[in-house]
Amino acid sequence: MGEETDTGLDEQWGSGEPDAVEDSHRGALGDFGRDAMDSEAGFLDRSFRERIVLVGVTKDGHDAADTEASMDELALLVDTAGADAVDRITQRRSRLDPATLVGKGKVQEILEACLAIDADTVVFDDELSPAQQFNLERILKRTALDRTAVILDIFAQHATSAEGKAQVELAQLRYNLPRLRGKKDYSQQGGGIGTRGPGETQLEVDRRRLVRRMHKLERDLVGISARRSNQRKAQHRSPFKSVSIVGYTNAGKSTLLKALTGAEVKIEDRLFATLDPTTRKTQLPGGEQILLTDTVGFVRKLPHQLVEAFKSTLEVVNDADLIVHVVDGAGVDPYGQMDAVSEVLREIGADEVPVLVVFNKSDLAGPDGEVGVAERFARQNPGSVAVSAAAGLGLDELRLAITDALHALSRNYELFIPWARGDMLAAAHREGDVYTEQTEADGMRVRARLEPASAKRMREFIKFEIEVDPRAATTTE
Ligand SMILES: Nc1nc2c(ncn2[C@@H]2O[C@H](COP(=O)(O)OP(=O)(O)OP(=O)(O)O)[C@@H](O)[C@H]2O)c(=O)[nH]1
Ligand SMILES: [Mg+2]
Repeated sequence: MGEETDTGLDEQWGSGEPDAVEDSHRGALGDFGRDAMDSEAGFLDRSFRERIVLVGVTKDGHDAADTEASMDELALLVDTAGADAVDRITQRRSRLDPATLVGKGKVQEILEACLAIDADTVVFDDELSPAQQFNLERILKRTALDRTAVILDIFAQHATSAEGKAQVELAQLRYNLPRLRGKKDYSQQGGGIGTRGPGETQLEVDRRRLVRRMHKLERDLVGISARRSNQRKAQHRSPFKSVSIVGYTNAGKSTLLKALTGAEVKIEDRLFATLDPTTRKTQLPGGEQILLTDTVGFVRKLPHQLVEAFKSTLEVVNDADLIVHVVDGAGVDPYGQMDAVSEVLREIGADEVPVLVVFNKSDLAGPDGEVGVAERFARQNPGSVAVSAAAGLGLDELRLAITDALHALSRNYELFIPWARGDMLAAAHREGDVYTEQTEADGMRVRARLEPASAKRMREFIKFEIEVDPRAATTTE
């Protein structure tokens, strides 16, 4: 098995086939080498609730409390994936061991814990390199996974749309590719005679099969994305502005969409309940209609394979006029979650879109029992608002805040449009708010409030930007 992988394994651990203990191990990955093509199977066995040991490392510059918080979240992720975290082991290390992530003594301690509590799988909070995963499985004689694998597993379970499924499968395959390793019994493989080229090992055949599948999924997703982008272009031509709800998983994004639009969306007290975006139209206090979209939640250390695979879903966030960033104001670490969300927004290139922060769950007390904690966060972050999406508190204020934020995006201009460009005059009326029109010999002098996108398209006709609101200036005319 091991020869194709550069394991970086220390001599101390020996080499060769794992001994008999593995056969009694019930985890889905069996003899540690699950069929990487079979993404339906996921990473965890769900025919029973696997017993899991969690492992975390406290690195320099962090304290034990950070690790515990991250481990709490990992336990929640494991629970969401359908397994039980029965023990947790942590270690303080300034440098991660390249062969086994944690130190050698710690690996023994994990093994003993696994034997004592009959654990099926060990889940590490930090990303394991393929070599580390291989080494750890060999020593621990059971499946070793990382947080990424657990998150991928949850996504795989929750994906329902064709696009969501394709995106998750692609992310899983990208994760699996460097982790492919030879199988013990090649005869059970689907391939058979004729599928293997001259001098090709089964591993190479598997890898080729996997890469081919990845390319197919990539092509499919490009097709879906192109269709979606056409739809969005149609939306852009529509007079509706687009607002995207983003935030940490379980912050209450779907609840907020429901509260604001009445949409019947899935709301659950679990992580990653929403994978597919839902868009609904709603009316703002001034009568303006907007398109509001609820989308997939983010998490700390969101696997980059997933971010990459979900890029097309998240394009709606990139193209939004405004992001409503929902934060669980009564959660354990609102600022930490906000940072994690901002990081993902940067990663998908949506960091230029203006953001309105909403501290949700204002009906709940904080983790220390502090009443009104969401309101306190809102006061401390000027421009943000506190709401309770579930109890319907603060929603009018939020609607006003969205109206103001959108209004702040558009600017007032004076334009001169020659008669030959009747199309532009029509566009100014359709897309903007035209306040005055003055007929001149060669064209029309227009004062209008325009969105950034419209202003960009009409820039050759813009004479200057008007600092005062023309509504105020024109009332006496
Ligand atoms: N008490 C209280 N609970 C809330 C509030 N908003 C949402 N919740 C609860 O928080 C949980 C998560 O809500 P969702 O709306 O599914 O959260 P989400 O952000 O869409 O989560 P994902 O789609 O899984 O990322 C549910 O149990 C909701 O009932 C609120 O204002 N107050
Ligand atoms: Mg949701």
